[in-house]
Amino acid sequence: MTVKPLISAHDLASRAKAQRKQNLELIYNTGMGHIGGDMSATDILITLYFAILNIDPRKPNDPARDRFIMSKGHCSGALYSTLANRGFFPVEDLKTYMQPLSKLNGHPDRNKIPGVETNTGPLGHGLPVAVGTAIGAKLGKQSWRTYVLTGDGELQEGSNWEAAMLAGHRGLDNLTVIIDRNRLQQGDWVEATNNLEPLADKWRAFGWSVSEIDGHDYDALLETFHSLPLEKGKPSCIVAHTHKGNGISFMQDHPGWHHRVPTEAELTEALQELGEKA
Ligand SMILES: Cc1ncc(C[n+]2csc(CCOP(=O)(O)OP(=O)(O)O)c2C)c(N)n1
Ligand SMILES: [Mg+2]
Repeated sequence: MTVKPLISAHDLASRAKAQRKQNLELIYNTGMGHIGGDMSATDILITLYFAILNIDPRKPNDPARDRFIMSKGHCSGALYSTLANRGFFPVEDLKTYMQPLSKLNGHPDRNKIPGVETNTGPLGHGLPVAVGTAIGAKLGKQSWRTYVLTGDGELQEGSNWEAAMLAGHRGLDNLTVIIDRNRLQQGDWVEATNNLEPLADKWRAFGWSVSEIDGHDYDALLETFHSLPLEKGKPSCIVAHTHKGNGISFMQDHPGWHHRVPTEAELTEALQELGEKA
């Protein structure tokens, strides 16, 4: 597949800065959301949607499109901002986030939002669905790829490992899992609740090829996505080392900011840190 980046690494970074601000205001205005995980996933989402995925917002159901599944569905604020900015629905609609009768529910719904491939929110279901779509593409001899973004705490769900085992067994080199490795779960460190390490070796043992990168480094993200599959005949796992609350000093790496909502003063401080201009 030929990938044609729409914008450079520098442009991706300034787009991400603007989107982080938009995402913060979204959560402040609605009084709900998962800001920490939104901020850790933003650079990965921006890179995929603006430089990597073979998608057309005007044809969200094009059979030839790449499939992206946001398995960490609680971070809907980051997904909706990305989809709106990429043109899947009007940016204006973001104002309805989690309001009564809005299509923009706390957890993404594929029947309501163009560009959402499957419903997520209950953790541990994105990868099993992604394995299914990747098998479907292989059976149909289709060249489109499947990408799935999981949380690291989410990997404590056993369903992921059953899916990982099947993907390895089937040699799904059209499938990529990106792990948002921010080391935090809901309210505590992942390692304190149920240790995942040695994480990369676990995936290798299940038959995957693994790359570990800085999930906030656009050059690393672009280079790794462009080199997929990491190994022919194997599914690819990208362990993206990230920071929950990335970009905002008082939120970063702080368990309390899993789903805290900023006060007006905190919002002002966060927006200032992100810079007046995009
Ligand atoms: C099956 C299931 N159990 C519990 C939850 C509640 N929950 C929402 S987010 C979360 C923590 C997820 O941590 P992680 O996957 O690391 O996400 P991130 O750090 O990226 O926000 C939990 C336990 C859920 N959504 N689904
Ligand atoms: Mg996490």
